[in-house]
Amino acid sequence: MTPQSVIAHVDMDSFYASVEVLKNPLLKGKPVVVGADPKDGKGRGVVCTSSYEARKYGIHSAMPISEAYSRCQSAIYLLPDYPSYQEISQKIMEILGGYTSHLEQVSIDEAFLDISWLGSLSKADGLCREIKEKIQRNCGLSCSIGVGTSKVIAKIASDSCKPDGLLVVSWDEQKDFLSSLPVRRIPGIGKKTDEQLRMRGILTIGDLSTRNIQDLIGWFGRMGSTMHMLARGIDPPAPVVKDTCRSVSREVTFDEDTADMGIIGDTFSHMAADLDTVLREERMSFKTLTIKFRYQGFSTKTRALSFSTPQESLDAMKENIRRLSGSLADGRKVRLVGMRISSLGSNRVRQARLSDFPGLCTK
Ligand code: TTP
Ligand code: MG
Repeated sequence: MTPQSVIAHVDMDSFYASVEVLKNPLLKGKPVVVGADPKDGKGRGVVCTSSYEARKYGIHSAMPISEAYSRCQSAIYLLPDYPSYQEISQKIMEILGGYTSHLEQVSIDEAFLDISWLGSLSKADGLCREIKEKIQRNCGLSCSIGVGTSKVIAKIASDSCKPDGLLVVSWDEQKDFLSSLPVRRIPGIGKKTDEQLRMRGILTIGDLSTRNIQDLIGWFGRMGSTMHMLARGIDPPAPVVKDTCRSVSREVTFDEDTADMGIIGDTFSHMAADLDTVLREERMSFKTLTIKFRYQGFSTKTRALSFSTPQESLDAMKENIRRLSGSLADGRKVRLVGMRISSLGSNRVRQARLSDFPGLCTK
């Protein structure tokens, strides 16, 4: 990596909830929660996201919807409207694509832009203001942008200036910027790794960056050296296996646990149709299809099928889906079913990709 690299990370603010406010401006300023139906506190499933007003009640993504409801009964609860989110996401990515030929979309609402053509980080502020204004003007939504000399710094910077922020971390400032932040701010370091680091007295990114790399490799294997690099603001080299952590998934939690294969089959058909819309609109293909069953009592099993050539639709997979789900149906009642497509490929020619963080997903 050279000091001349200028990378921006753009992430939309409370994306699904903001789109809902756009659809219904009366929701502006109110706590809005997008996710499963709360059913007066008896609902199952989780929160997809919430508006910043709802976050004041401690509501966040992946929280059980029943808990969200107990925290704020007066919030507006909405089911996700994926086609609208996809449509706006595409508009946003088209705007971003106008600023670089090196655009890497990493999820529905975030992307890295290599804007090294600027020649200097000091010029990023003006350009990113323009990007924010353009997205606001054309899509009616706010976003946060972080800029740095690497993807990891840009990503941490955009997280740090939410909502509606812009933070450019210069080459000279990056060490200070990173050092006091908790290790969990590094993309890919989750609760478990955080606990393991904590046990060893590593609490901040600064602690991690100054730790002996051999210790880290001893404890975490290859992941140890990746963490060490990220903690110093350096993106690891291009991954050996690309795309494996990119995936799109859908899950449905049943109102009542069921072993009825008719109901389960219909649910998979809906999920497949929904994912087909994503594939079509995002012009993506996949190579792996995974089916998930969570049984009563929360034990979970998955079955996956990989294809040697990229697949563009799930429409022709009905028999495969039936077979995979049949192999998981063991008579037990099922609480939740899910479907995931992964090893995604983009059919968009102009989306040259920056390398992914190996083994680390942003979302
Ligand atoms: P995020 O960018 O993580 O969250 P956000 O845009 O809602 O809020 P923030 O301002 O903090 O960026 O995710 C983008 C969308 O992805 C989010 O609006 C809903 C969806 N999502 C889920 O469905 N489940 C999840 O667990 C997460 C994290 C996101
Ligand atoms: Mg976001």
